[in-house]
Amino acid sequence: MSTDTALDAAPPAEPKLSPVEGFKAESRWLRGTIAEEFADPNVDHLSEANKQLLKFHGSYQQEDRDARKKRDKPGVGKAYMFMVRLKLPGGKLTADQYLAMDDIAGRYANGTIRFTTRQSIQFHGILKENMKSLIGGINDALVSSLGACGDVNRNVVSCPAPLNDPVRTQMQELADAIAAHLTPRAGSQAYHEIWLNGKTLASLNGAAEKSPEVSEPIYGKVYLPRKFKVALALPEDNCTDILAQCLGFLAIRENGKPVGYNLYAGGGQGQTNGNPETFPHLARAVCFVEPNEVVRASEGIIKLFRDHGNRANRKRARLKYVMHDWGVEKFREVFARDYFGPLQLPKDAPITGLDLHHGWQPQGAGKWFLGLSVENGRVKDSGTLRFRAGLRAIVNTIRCNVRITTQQDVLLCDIATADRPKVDSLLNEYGIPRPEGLNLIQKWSMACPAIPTCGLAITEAERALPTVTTQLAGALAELGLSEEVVSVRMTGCPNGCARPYQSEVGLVGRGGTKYTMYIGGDTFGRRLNTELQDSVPIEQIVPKLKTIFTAFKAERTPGEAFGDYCTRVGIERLQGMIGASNGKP
Ligand code: SRM
Ligand code: SF4
Repeated sequence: MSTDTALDAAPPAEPKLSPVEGFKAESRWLRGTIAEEFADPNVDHLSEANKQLLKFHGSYQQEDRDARKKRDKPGVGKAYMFMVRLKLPGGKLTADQYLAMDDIAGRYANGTIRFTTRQSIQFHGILKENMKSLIGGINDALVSSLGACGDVNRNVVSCPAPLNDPVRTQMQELADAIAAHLTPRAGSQAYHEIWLNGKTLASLNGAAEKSPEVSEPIYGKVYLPRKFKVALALPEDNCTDILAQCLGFLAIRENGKPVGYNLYAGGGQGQTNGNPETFPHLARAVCFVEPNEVVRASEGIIKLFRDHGNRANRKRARLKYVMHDWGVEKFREVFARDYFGPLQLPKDAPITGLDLHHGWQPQGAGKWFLGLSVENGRVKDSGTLRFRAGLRAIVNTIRCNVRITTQQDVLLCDIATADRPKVDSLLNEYGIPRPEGLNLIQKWSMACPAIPTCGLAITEAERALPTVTTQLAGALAELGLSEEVVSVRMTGCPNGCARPYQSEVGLVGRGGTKYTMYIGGDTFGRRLNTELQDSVPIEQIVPKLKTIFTAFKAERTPGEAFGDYCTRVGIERLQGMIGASNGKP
């Protein structure tokens, strides 16, 4: 190209903004016409703009996909319904709040409670006419759903173990502080107007409520380019999977006291089939911050994302792509120059463990907590396993506080020694298994909801994984490997809601009853796994894994974990064992 032509050429056109940017800009701080559409009995589903804006209020419009199968006749409409997700920093609920949520699940939702991978609660199957009562009910219990979804900071997760430990205590306080600081301000007024008839309650994580604002000082008019996720963890207990988060704070302890945090940025899981520009990415260590700098650093990183995230292509609109495309050096430079000030380098603090927090454990000051494994986070009553009724009975009788974990499990907290036998007998009465009685595969597994509620699911997950884990546990028992900890995570599409790209075995829905198999992550969440084989029929998953476990048993070095073995021998060798080449069947 000649110089003249280059000078004459028009400047490159600004990429066209995604339509969601327009919805946000015109929404009058997230109001849209949500109130009008919910009030209109002739509207059975929302306009596209309101559907997007509703997410900021903590809700998704969904469809009953089981009902879809029975609805082939012409003239029969979709069975629309709603999901509501709570914003629950650190996964904490008082006994009264838990009982209120249980009541709401029975009264206004489908009778189940779903513990999520971000230590929150989702209600499913809510009819349009019940939405105001449900959201009013959770706010009456001083809980909120504002900002649980949408292009804002989502639920801030932190280690839920209620130990009498200054580090974990500070992490929980910081989770609350970050959540409060990053709560939408003008958006909270819209939330009140729409769902609470303008009533102001003290529930919305503090700050926004104390000084209601007419604008968004942190987010601005168009909020963030996409969702944003924050976690706090400890090097010896990475139970919140910090490297999968947009922003992570890893506690640094000296003489038992918290002295600060290594700040990680740019993690995320979601990818899209056939789009190589999208991929899971582990967060990178950026700097070290003092405890009193954590909230300011969170604001700085979120503003960096606000200003530099991709607002044209929502598939590439996450902070992980800013980190990937810039590299950590440029990321540090821009963060320091424009958003934070001079940086201290991260301390040497490798991740060395991950605790599920199961079983009876002393929490200090003469109290106990009990961690229970909840299969795929679904709390329901089914046959002799009456999990929902049992949890309600225990919380009601003992008045114990509740914490939800990011592994979709629950901790019953602050239990006096004298109350332990009562809890044990209620577990028996309601058929709730103690973690010691469960196999390790189930305890270390997770699945996302997928069908029938998730509109993006292309396969089953929550309803399919139990069969796979039962078969796999059987296969491992035959090989004498029942005592091996192996994390298995399944999702109904590549979006990664159960963080399947960090587990030792990842099963990602491909369509019908087929899954892409991934292998070689680690139980502490430090490594991404690798695609083993695409489009594997579900019934072939366990036989293929059994072949690899057989080789693992014969060839492992002393104490070597399954994921480490898979990484050491390499993906081609593993593919050779199961007759797959280049990941194809
Ligand atoms: Fe997720 C979208 C469920 C944690 C990545 N996620 C969805 C939606 C809302 C589907 C939709 O957009 O229509 C799912 C609702 C299903 C249903 O019927 O309830 C859904 N995600 C979940 C939950 C309930 C899974 C679970 O088993 O617990 C988790 C709720 C967390 C919470 O309480 O806030 C959940 N989602 C995650 C995680 C894990 C995490 O945050 O630690 C991820 C991967 C981390 C990440 O963000 O990269 C995750 N969800 C996604 C994505 C992919 C985003 C991307 O960058 O491409 C989508 C799709 C989207 O946003 O367009 C998605
Ligand atoms: Fe839905 Fe996919 Fe997330 Fe599963 S991973 S809940 S199928 S979006």
